[in-house]
Amino acid sequence: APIGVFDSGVGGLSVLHEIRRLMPCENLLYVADSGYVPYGEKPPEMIRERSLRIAEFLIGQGARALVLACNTATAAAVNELRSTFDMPIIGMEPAVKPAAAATRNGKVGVLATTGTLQSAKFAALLDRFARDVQVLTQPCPGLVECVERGELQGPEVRALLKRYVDPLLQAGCDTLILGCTHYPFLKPVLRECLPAGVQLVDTGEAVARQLQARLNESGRQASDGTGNVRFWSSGDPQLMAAVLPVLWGSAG
Ligand code: DGN
Repeated sequence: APIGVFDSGVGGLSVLHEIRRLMPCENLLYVADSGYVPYGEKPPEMIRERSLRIAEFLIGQGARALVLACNTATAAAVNELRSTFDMPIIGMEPAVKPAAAATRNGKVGVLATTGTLQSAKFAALLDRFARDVQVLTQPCPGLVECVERGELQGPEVRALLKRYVDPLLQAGCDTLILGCTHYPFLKPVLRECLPAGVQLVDTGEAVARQLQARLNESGRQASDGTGNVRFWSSGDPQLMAAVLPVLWGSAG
């Protein structure tokens, strides 16, 4: 049986890459909720409703585990999904703990959506892991939309990244957390905007490892996988078809 993965759009493909790398034989199902992207500024109730519907769809397609490859959806909906469905359900969260361990000067910046940064889950995460470091947060409207269009470089992307990152750098952050699954696709341009020595931390690889561990401990390891991947989008299928080769095909 496959693993179901979803995001508000195509950003979760950055997580799908990590899952594929770690577990190449698993069959994977991916839903991009691109008809409703971005989730970043939407009410949590709506995100919960979308997440429940997509989870039901993926389970209907045979999924034996779910990955919410979206920080915003995890903050809004992971508790409800876990109390509704009896299977391993893995969510994303900004990598505050690894960043707190990695910073040398105690100043960490978090790039994420407004929804993630305003969530109770994020507040709890800071409370738990960031007591000894200073954390500055930066919502980044517009970046998700660029990635959704398959626009990973160019003047607009660079200008947006600079606008969001410069205040964090001016405040002295030496470690930046990519707290949205769309952002790893922008890493090449982002690195060009950063002085040497500033570290980037994201969560995709840790989530893939956590998924593997949960499958092992629940006795749900793959037995029948052939490494096949199927994609669905609630948005414009032509746009998905145009963007998939950029975000998945080339590196996948
Ligand atoms: N990719 C999502 C995340 O990780 O938060 C949300 C992007 C969005 O829809 N704004």
